[in-house]
Amino acid sequence: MASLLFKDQALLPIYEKVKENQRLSAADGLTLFQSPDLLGVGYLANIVRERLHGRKAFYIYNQHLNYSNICVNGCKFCAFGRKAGDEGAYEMTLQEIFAKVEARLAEPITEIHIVGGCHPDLPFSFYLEMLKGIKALRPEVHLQAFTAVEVAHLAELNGASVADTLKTLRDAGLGSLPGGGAEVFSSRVRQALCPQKLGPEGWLSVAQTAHRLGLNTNATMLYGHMESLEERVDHLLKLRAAQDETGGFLSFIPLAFHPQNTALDHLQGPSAFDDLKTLAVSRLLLDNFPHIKAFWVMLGPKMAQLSLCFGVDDVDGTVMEERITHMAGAQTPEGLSRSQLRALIREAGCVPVERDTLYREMAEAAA
Ligand code: V47
Repeated sequence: MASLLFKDQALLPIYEKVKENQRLSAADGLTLFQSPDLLGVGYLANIVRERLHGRKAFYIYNQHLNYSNICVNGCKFCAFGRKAGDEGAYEMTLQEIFAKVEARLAEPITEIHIVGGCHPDLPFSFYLEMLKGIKALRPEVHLQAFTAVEVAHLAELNGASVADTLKTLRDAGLGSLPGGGAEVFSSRVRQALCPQKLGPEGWLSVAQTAHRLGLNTNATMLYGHMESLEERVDHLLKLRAAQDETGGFLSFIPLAFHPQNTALDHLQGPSAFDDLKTLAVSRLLLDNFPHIKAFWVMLGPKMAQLSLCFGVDDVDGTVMEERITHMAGAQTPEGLSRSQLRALIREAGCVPVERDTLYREMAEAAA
């Protein structure tokens, strides 16, 4: 009997919809977020996960490159960004960036994930040279670079439209956009935490412009600070509506807020319960997103592993040298090896599948 599956009977009507593959409403989203029945919500998310991916769980052999933390935005939740000249501000030269890539040429890296701040002074040519130079060193690598916020900033530097700027970046080697910078679309939250930053309409417009040019992007939501559950649902449904129009989002990554070294260090950040619930509800509401990713750097490898039973089908990758989360106090390792990722996935009863950025499956990777 279905009612025995759920401690919280409010989940039953949602179960009926999930079974029938019907779209969930904003009210359903709120019911899921408010439910204390974490296992029930996870069970529902797992139905969708298995329908889409069976027991496959994806990972990628990637490298992160945070080229500079100098940023004009000054977001209160960020421990990474600095004003030029402040203690801890850094900017890599092109030579330093290329040296980081060269140092790992012997590894089978298929993606380099490049994110920085909105730097006030670096010229547009710097970004083009960065992409071209990395491609010259590693022609086969996929460059997933620049959040929608950075792209809007680059378009201003370039004195051209977002579409023309994306075309120029693509000609220089850009392969896709990472999902950062979306935060929470609520204007209440943005007014309090990041009033200077590119707003929701701008963020969605850059992502959709990329999609229309054939460039895929990811999407994120920063949760566990001051946003309400209604604001989370609204964020997810705005992404779902955008995906209905342009279809270019590959994966959604809920980002667990890390308060340390930020202006919000009096907050706790999300609980384990909230982490799993948010991943599961994302899987359920974002019915048109192929993948839900648990970014182990923020969640910790243990929580990322558990999340594979709560709707997640991707644990990101090997990473190495990520700065945004570590500057905000993350205690997670700098990187995980391919065999650590595969073991973590297998132990959760899933089948590890190495993928490239576009989720094409790689030939069986060495363990
Ligand atoms: O845009 C900033 C967030 C993002 C904090 O696309 C914070 O595959 C937690 O977007 N605590 C950058 N989060 C990281 C990002 C990302 C990561 C992994 C994979 C992908 C992908 C994208 O990190 C920022 C911001 O939303 N962030 N400060 C903090 N204190």
